[in-house]
Amino acid sequence: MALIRKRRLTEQQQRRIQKQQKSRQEEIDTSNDLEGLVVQHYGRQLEVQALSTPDVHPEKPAVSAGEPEPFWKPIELGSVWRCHTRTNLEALVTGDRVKWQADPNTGLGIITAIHPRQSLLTRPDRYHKVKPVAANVSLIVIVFASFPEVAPSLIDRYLVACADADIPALLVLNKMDLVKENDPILDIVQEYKNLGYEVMQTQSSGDVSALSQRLSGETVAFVGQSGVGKSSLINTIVPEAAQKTNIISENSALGQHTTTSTRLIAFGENSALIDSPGIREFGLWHLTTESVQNGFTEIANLVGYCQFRNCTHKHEKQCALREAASKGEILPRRLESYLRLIDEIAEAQQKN
Ligand SMILES: Nc1nc2c(ncn2[C@@H]2O[C@H](COP(=O)(O)OP(=O)(O)OP(=O)(O)O)[C@@H](O)[C@H]2O)c(=O)[nH]1
Ligand SMILES: [Mg+2]
Ligand SMILES: [Zn+2]
Repeated sequence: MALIRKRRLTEQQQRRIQKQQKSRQEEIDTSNDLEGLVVQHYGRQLEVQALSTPDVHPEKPAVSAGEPEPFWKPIELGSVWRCHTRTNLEALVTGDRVKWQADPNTGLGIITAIHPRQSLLTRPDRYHKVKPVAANVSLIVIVFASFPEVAPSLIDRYLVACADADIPALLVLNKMDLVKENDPILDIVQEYKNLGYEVMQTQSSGDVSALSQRLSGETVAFVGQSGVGKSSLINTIVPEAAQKTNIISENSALGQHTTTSTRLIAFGENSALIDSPGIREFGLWHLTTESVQNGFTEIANLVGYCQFRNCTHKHEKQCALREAASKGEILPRRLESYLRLIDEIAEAQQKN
């Protein structure tokens, strides 16, 4: 997932939304409202999973003998309904908690209200617009593998995105069956552990119970390059999920973006996994230098110790960052990633 960002609503905004919802609810009969969870969104069409059922279930119409059975979808806990939203409701995304009403005669529902969000992940699309991806995510799992080969700078970008969204990150090295003894990817794993990040190692077809346990109770977004095995891992953790997976063609080690829409899969009592398409391109235009620093704390700690206040950390003498890198106190490749991100932001800001 590209640069994800959590939008915090100001109290005033929240009050305004609540007020709007209240006045809207006064116009419509809310006595049949159910609780629901948006499990998938495509434009204004959504799929909602029932988290509650009516106190009094609607009655199935009686049919006289010989007449055909009319369509009837019972409102069952966990059942999934295609829904529309009331037009004046803001755009909803996967992970949103909603109030909704079901029509068993058509099998369709209508969303009447949205609960306040704990977090909202967004990413810039290629037209530099911010697109919402998922709501209420509490943990981001960054999946990587030795095939397709991982670019550590890509992991750094994901970590910046997580820090910016203020959501904890868990790194998962998948396809352990492809990892040889002394594989260089294990050094990368160790580097991130040394930086204080939580890392786990998995194989999609193997025992993933440690990962399942870690994810229990969380609403988890899986991110990472196409083909690293996000959908495969989800299928092993929740076999009923049946997420589509793809054989990576030999020609295109980058994979095919098999997963094309963001989908939420309920898991256990109180957990959910969100499979989001792999994203290869990253827009950074909406980030600030500060948010990049939040993803590079070991480097941010040194900023300010250079001889020149406006040090570019590229050629100046007595640059605290370069000195630390040459002494091995910070990783030269992390410094490189950091400087590249800072440059990208500066460039994007010049263009705007
Ligand atoms: N050897 C090995 N192959 C794996 C493992 N996990 C997944 N794969 C294979 O990697 C390929 C891609 O897996 P997917 O689960 O589709 O990858 P994805 O991350 O969901 O990809 P996108 O949906 O395109 O973002 C498939 O051929 C999987 O069978 C693993 O642990 N080991
Ligand atoms: Mg997938
Ligand atoms: Zn410097």
